[in-house]
Amino acid sequence: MARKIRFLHAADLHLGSLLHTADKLPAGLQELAAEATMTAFARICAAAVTNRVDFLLFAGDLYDREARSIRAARFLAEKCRELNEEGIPVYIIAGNHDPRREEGEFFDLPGNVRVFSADEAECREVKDGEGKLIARVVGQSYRSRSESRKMHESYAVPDQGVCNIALLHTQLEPGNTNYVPSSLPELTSRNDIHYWALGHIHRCRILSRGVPALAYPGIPQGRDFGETGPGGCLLVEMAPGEPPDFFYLPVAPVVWKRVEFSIAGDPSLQNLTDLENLLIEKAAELAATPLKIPEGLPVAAGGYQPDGYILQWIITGRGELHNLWAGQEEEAATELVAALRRRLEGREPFLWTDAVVIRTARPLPRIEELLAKNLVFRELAEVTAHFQDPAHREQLLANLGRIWEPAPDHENLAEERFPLDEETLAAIIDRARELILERLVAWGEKR
Ligand SMILES: [Mn+2]
Repeated sequence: MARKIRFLHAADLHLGSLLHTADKLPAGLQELAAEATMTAFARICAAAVTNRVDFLLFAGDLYDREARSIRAARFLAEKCRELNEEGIPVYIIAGNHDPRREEGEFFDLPGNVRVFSADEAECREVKDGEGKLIARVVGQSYRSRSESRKMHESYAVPDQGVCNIALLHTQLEPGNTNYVPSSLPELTSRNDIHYWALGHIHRCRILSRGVPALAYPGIPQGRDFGETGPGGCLLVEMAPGEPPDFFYLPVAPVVWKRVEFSIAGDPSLQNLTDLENLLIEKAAELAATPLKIPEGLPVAAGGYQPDGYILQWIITGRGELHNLWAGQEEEAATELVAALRRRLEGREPFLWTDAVVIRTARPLPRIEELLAKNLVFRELAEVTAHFQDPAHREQLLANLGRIWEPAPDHENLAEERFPLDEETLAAIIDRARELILERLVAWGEKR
């Protein structure tokens, strides 16, 4: 019986790419932000050593070619040399952001690093210190920014005596010809592969905990509010033919966080001073709360708490406060941003307010009464549920016009259109409902 192996599965480092904040960060945070992706990478390498892993996997987009950072390339080579001294092999496939370059790489990589070919699938044997076979890693790199080849179909292993691990950078959509068309049933039906180490989707998702297991580790360091959450990689322990044990290793120095705050139902909230004070309290609470780990996974040894948070505050709800700033929401938001930055300066972990978004509405004192009595109001209140119906949803999307891009491909955003994700759509419906309710009430009051 083969022994249990232990490895780290990471993906989508995007080494060298920058954090996309609304304004320039203060001087004290600029270096930390510029180094964030590299710090995350260094922490993964350090945790590989402290956890005595057998090997390290990077399932694509380790670099970000657009960033073209020579410094990041040198950093990678240096860290891999350190792992080489520890006897830890590193297996890398290239994804759509770092396809294999014909020009070659900036630096030599040490002998423990195996970058898979873009021409054909390769199967590499992993051996322990005594030269005993302990696992196999199979994989293939992207040749260009998009890949329509179903690479996994040519993945082959000689037997199932040791753990067979497959690296694949894919969107996991059968019809997606940009990022390797594939599907969950297609991959899980392979009984010769024990673990699918996926990359490309930036959120941690364990899609199968059985045999074969299948997982995305998510992005170790998010770069904008589309990449919220802790940021890290997976520590996996497994024996061939047995379901693996998963652990989450948080590494991101910077965590992006959206905080929603409702002004409804709080009579003590009289003006901007009151609101500011409540937001400061909420920020302190947030800083004292441990990171929420995805998928309810246990935390791996050697994990890191973030150095700080970049915050977006969303102020919602119906309340008197809305009447105070109605028509001046943008100015109120700007003032709140300035105040929160000033008052939260120097905290540890750092708490930097990137933006305040105000989505409040005026209070409707008679709303409960109206909802109870009036059929039109009741239907309006339920309008969100109405748009769950696919036919109504389709009509709504058509009515939204052409500036919105439903089901956006976040890798290739159309510059002249806005990406319309579920959250944005829900906010648009919400706002529309609020406006209709307000007008109806105003009209009723006039009569
Ligand atoms: Mn990708």
